[in-house]
Amino acid sequence: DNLYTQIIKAKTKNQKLLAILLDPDKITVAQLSVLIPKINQSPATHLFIGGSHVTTNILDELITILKRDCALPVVLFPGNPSQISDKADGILFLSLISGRNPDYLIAHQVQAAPILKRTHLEIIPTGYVLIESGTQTAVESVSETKPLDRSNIDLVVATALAGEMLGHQLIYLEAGSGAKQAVPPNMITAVAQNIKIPLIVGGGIITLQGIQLAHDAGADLVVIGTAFENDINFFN
Ligand code: 1GP
Repeated sequence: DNLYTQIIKAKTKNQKLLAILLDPDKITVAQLSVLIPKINQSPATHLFIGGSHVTTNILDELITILKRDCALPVVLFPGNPSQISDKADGILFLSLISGRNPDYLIAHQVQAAPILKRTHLEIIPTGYVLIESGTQTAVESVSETKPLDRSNIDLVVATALAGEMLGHQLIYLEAGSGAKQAVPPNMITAVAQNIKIPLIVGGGIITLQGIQLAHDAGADLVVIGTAFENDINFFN
């Protein structure tokens, strides 16, 4: 099965998924020997690789080692078209549909498409929806877009629906890495009840209860970045 089929099958069986997000700017190849055993002991089902800034050139090397020493699928979660590596299994081909910046809606995708065409990566079109989270996050400043209001559930649902109708295969509700406030559970539920495609939720989730809460609210896959970055024993 390809990545997307596995996600759909998990959703059908109501098996919840969990991704650890590794930001290549924040980890070194040397740290992997410590991180990998922790990842292997964790309940994670996927590894996401990417970040808003990523300036390092170690993507290929990092992923090669992760693929060698971890059984988990490696999915690119790129902040821009430079973050593509053929060593990964797939890529969330993101369009920032909460924003009104054409660069992040379509221009980066046009730039990336011919590069992706030459890779074997499984491409998963993903409607990326940024939700206001208390403070300005990197996604907001880098993309120069405004997040959707936390209280405007109708607008978030309409945005997710439009993403689905445009053909996206996943919707990602993002509070932003290191967000003060995670995506509210009632918003997750409202979106999950309105779309048929799988729902990813991430940003500002820093406890195991937070993961459970997001899953229970209707997230099919929860993403943990900062919490694991700050404490490799997070999942113990
Ligand atoms: C960010 O959703 C991810 O894109 C994860 O966020 O770093 O806050 O866990 P955190």
